Amino acid sequence: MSVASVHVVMGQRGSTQPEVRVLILGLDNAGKSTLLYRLKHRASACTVPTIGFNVEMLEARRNRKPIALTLWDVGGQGKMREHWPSFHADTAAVVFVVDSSDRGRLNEARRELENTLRSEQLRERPLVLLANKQDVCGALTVTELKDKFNLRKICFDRDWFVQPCSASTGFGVEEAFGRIVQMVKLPRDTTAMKDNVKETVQYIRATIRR
Ligand code: G3D
Ligand code: MG
Repeated sequence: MSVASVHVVMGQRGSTQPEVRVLILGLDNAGKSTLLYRLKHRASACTVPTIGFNVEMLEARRNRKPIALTLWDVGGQGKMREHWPSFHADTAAVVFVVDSSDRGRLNEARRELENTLRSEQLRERPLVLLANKQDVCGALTVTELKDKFNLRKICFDRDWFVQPCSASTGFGVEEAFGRIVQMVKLPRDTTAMKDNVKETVQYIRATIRR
């Protein structure tokens, strides 16, 4: 399997701002890459199915202090899902994107979310569930999604939040990002992650080629 694109924007070397890894997961076609580029460029973007993963670093402020987030957008197609666990280590928050208009794939999305939350490496990591494609007529509401995914039960041991949004129009996207920034668990060693990004990219590239 080849890696479609890797855009790693490194932070300022030597800076002391905390850096955290955020994992963006969800079925293929949920809108993960559209969301990533909306956040990065504050604009709509044309996407192609992600084979492999995309990585972007975004800077934000939390309690008035700078914080850098490395956002990993991992391909959601069946074959790629078996590699999701390779991305779990050092994750500070999980963003799970759902196509709220695709009722036919909700059970599949719920199963993948449940599998993901079972990971020991993601224990107690906060979950932000994005109810994407709210611009589509008939999309499930936040309340419907909470019930359908049984979130109160499956997230009993972690912080969680459901944000309605549309990665295409931008509705709810800034709110989603703000929520992620507030909820991420800051690592104890705030400098290690920065040096890890390139090595992790190389490791995962090698893993998914195997
Ligand atoms: P993925 O990375 O999760 O696989 P993409 O999904 O970001 O590639 O998006 C898949 C398709 O859904 C794209 O359409 C994209 O434009 C569309 N999409 C993403 N977010 C939204 C949204 O909020 N609303 C609507 N209506 N569409 C959205 P194409 O047609 O290019 O396949
Ligand atoms: Mg994609």
